[in-house]
Amino acid sequence: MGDAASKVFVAPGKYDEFYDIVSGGFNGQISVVGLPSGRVLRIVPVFSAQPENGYGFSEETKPMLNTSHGYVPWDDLHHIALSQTKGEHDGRWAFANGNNTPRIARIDLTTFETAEILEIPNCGGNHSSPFITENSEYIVASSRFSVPVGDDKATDVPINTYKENFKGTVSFISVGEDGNMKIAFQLVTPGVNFDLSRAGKGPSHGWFFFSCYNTEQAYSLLEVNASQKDKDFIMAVNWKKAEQYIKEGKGKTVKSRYAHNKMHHDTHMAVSTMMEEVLQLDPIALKDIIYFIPCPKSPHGCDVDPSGEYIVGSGKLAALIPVFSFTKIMKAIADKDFEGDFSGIPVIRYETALHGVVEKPGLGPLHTEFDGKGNAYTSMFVSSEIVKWDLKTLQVLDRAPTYYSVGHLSIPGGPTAKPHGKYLVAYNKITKDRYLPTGPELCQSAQLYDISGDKMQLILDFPTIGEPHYAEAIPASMIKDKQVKFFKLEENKHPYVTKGEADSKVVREGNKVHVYMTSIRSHFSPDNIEGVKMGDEVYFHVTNLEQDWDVPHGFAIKGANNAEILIMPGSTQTLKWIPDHVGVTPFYCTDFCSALHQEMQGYIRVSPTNSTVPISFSLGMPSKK
Ligand code: K7E
Ligand code: CUA
Repeated sequence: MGDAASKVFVAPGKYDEFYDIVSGGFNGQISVVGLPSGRVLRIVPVFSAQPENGYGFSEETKPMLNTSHGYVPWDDLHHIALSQTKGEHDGRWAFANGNNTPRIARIDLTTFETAEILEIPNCGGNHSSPFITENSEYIVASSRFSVPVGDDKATDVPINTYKENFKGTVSFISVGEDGNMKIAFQLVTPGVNFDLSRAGKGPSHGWFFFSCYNTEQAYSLLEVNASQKDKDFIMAVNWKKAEQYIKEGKGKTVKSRYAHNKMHHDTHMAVSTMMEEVLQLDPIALKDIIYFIPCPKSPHGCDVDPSGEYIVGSGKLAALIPVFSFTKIMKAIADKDFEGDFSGIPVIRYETALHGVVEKPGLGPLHTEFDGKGNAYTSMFVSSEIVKWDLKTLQVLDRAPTYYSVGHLSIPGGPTAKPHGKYLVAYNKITKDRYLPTGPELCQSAQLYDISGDKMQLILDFPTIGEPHYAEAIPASMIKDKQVKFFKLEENKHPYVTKGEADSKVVREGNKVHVYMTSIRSHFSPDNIEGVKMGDEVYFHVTNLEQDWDVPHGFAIKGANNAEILIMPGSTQTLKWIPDHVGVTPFYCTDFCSALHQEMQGYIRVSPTNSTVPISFSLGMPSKK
């Protein structure tokens, strides 16, 4: 173990080698963890409101969580996709999915802030998402739950008409040069459950592969009824062909309401726009877009190796791991070597598409990652182990136990054409006896393995924040020097910005009171405010005047039933406060910003509704009224 300790020891003052961007599952956040130390560097709120910094609570960030259902401050975040150029990490953005209220988020890797959230319409639950193509042309969002789609008449149908009326959708979201996300087109598929997916790469660039389960099309007691068939499917999608059909005008514009939320960096404000339509393609009518490949049994993971030739299906209930060959799939399509069709979609013969199988790999295969040296690593949920196997010979090379019930695996760069290798992290579902117990809920955990040698070596256990699903790690050197240190005050275009103390003021507009406030070590301006009355809504627009790295100021006021806000240097954030009683209420800075941080405070006086106390504000005694 001494050997293991030295491998994960990052000496005080030294940096980790990788940033690991880890999904938080049902906490709706992302955590940023250093590898190999396992140290948590940051929690990035994505789909969940976060009191720590006011995300989802401040007036500027509330629109980020807007949806066609209104404000939804929580989601279930499963997968991370880092942006790529030519099949390799480029360090620009991380994408993440919201599984419950279907959404995709883009996180800017220079600020580690959520920059954009796009809702996905006509989707029952966005699990197979957000997987990315090799030049970040598209990320996908596909439905876990098929549902009836369309207008009220098309969707108000009996549940037992699943087969006729329920549809899956696969959305291709284009990513602009500036990161802007847009639903380019949506494929409407037969009703099944899509689980995971991966884009093709190299020779298979232009294709996307999805695992499908519940091809039984069950709509009740799925644990039994969706486990009837020996084989479900991998769905191969020719997205270049779909692009061509769109160009030829074969798409159909369909009314669909969904929110598109963007954080604007000049104003430091998010704007939510309600979108009204989406372009759909019917792959049954149009042909040549999608094909099914039989895959045993209830596949979960669907992973493409770094060369782009091999597609690995991990059937949760299968006793082997099938490895499909892209070359053979293309040949089968060219030869029309189909065994039939499923709801109008051609089904390629299993044997024709198969490169081979990994025999007796273990029980409950879920996910596969690659080290770029010709090896694959598959997680075995039921037998709690990682199995390393050779992509060419399909022979099992090594096994390592996990503690316990491993879900996703992550090798830095594992889903790219050039994995960085070196480490593998197992994200486990159950920890039982591994950590000090904490009541009924025990911690979730990750385990770090050194994979640089022939044998995997477990070198570290570390707890995670929330339930981890997928994670993607990137060399620290690719992003650490690109970090934004502060926002330039002169570029701040927030409508309520205050660029200097002299401009700070309090303005009444009807029953709305706008406080143009500044913060700098170690005071607010103004710090005494009078003339506010019961029935007023007070907006504290706080501009942090600091132009220095690592000097946020906080703002909190007693009784605020939202949160505090944490204002980054050079930016403006707004806390809305509705006074609920007459009297004098203190406010203060929540971030220990200087030796005189405890002095960074102020008072606001609230008078009765009928009071004649005029608005006044001041900094420094006596009051300047
Ligand atoms: Cu956790 Cu990727 Cu949602 Cu498998 S899925 S574990
Ligand atoms: Cu500002 Cu503490």
